[in-house]
Amino acid sequence: MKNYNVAVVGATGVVGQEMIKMLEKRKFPVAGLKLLASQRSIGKTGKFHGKEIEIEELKENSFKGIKIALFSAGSEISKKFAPIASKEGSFVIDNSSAWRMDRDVPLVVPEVNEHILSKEKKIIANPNCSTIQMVVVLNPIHQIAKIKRIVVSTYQAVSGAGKEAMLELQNQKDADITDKKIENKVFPYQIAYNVIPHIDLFMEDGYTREEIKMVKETQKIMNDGSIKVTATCVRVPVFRGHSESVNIETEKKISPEEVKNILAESCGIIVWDDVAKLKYPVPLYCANKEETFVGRIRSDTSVENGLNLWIVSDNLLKGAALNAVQIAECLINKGIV
Ligand code: NAP
Ligand code: 3JN
Repeated sequence: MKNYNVAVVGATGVVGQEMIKMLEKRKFPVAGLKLLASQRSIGKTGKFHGKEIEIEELKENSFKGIKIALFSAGSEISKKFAPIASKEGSFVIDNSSAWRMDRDVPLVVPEVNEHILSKEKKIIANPNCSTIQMVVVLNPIHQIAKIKRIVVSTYQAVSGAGKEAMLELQNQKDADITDKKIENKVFPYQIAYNVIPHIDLFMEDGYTREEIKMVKETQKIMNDGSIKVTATCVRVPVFRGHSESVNIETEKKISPEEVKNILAESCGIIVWDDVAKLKYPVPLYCANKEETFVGRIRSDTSVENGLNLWIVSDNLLKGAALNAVQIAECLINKGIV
C-alpha cells in the first residue's frame, strides 16, 4: 500500500489534536507527518505512533512534498494558505467556513456525497459540525420520503469553540460561585450552569452565522436548494458532543418504524431508541464515539407528514476530525490521490 506525506495545520488546537489521534487510530497510511501551527507553538511537540514530532511554524513553503493537508486553524489561515498548498500539489481538506460555499469547492460528508470528489478539486471543505451530524441522519430519510422542511435547535458543546472555551467552562465550574467573580472571555455570558442562544456572530436579520451555515450547508450537501431549513443554535455547558432536536416534514408519508429501520441500515448511524428502557442518546455517552446517534424518533402529528428526532454526535470526531480523515480515505480509495 502507498503511504502519503500528511500535514496538519492547527496541530496544537482541539480539532488538530483529534486529527492526529484519528490518523493514528484509523491506521491512515502516513509516510511522514508535518505538524504546523503559529509562531507561538515553536518548541512544542506533538505525538504520533509514540514518536515526538516538532511543531513547525506555518509558512508559505510548508507544503513542499505534502500530498494531503488537513486544515483547522480558522478561516483566515485557510483563505490564505489553502490555495498555496493546493498549488504545491496538496489535497487540502479544510475544516473552516472559508471555502464551504464556494461553487468550485466540494462540501463533503462521505456518507452523503463522496461521489463529488475528483482529481480536479484540490480544495475540499469539511462542513460545520452541527450540519454534519444532521445530514448523516436526514439524507437516508430524504432519499426515500423527500424532506420539504427542517426545523432544528442545537445544544452545542463548548469544545466547538476551541481550547480556550473548554478552559473557560472548566474554570467556571471550579470556581466557588458564592465568593468569586466568575470571568467570561470566550462566551458573552457565564456558560457554567447556563445556556446561551448565540453561536458565532449575529447577522442583520437576527440569525447567527452558525444558524445560516446550517441552512446553506445542508442544502449544498444534500444537493437540494428547495429544502427549507431554519435553525436556532445554542451553547450548553457540555464539554463534548453536540445534540440536536430536529423536526422534519416530508413529501411522502413515512412512519417512525420505517425511519428506524432505514437509519439502522445506514452507514455511520446508531439508532438508540427505546424509551421504555430509557434508551436515547446523551452527549456524555456519545463523546469519543465515531457514530452519529439518533433516538426519540416519533411522529409530529401537528402537520401532515411530520417527524421529530434527537441527534447526538461527538462534534470533534464526526463533526470535524473524523469526517476530514474519512474524506482523505475516500481520496485514496477512489484513486484520486
Ligand atoms: P483552537 O483549539 O483554538 O486551535 C486553533 C489552532 O489554530 C491552533 O493550533 C493554533 O496554533 C492555530 N493557529 C491560530 N493562528 C494561527 C496562525 N496564524 N498560523 C498557524 N496556526 C494558527 O481551535 P479549534 O477548535 O481547534 O478550531 C480551529 C478551527 O477549526 C476553527 O477556527 C474552525 O475554523 C475549525 N473548526 C471547525 C469545526 C467544524 O464544525 N467542522 C469545529 C471546530 C472548529 P497555536 O496553538 O500556535 O496558536
Ligand atoms: O461552535 C461550534 O460548536 C462549532 C464552531 C465552528 C467554528 C468555530 C470557529 C470558526 C467554525 C466553523 O467551523 O464554522 C469557524 C469558521 O471557520 O467559521
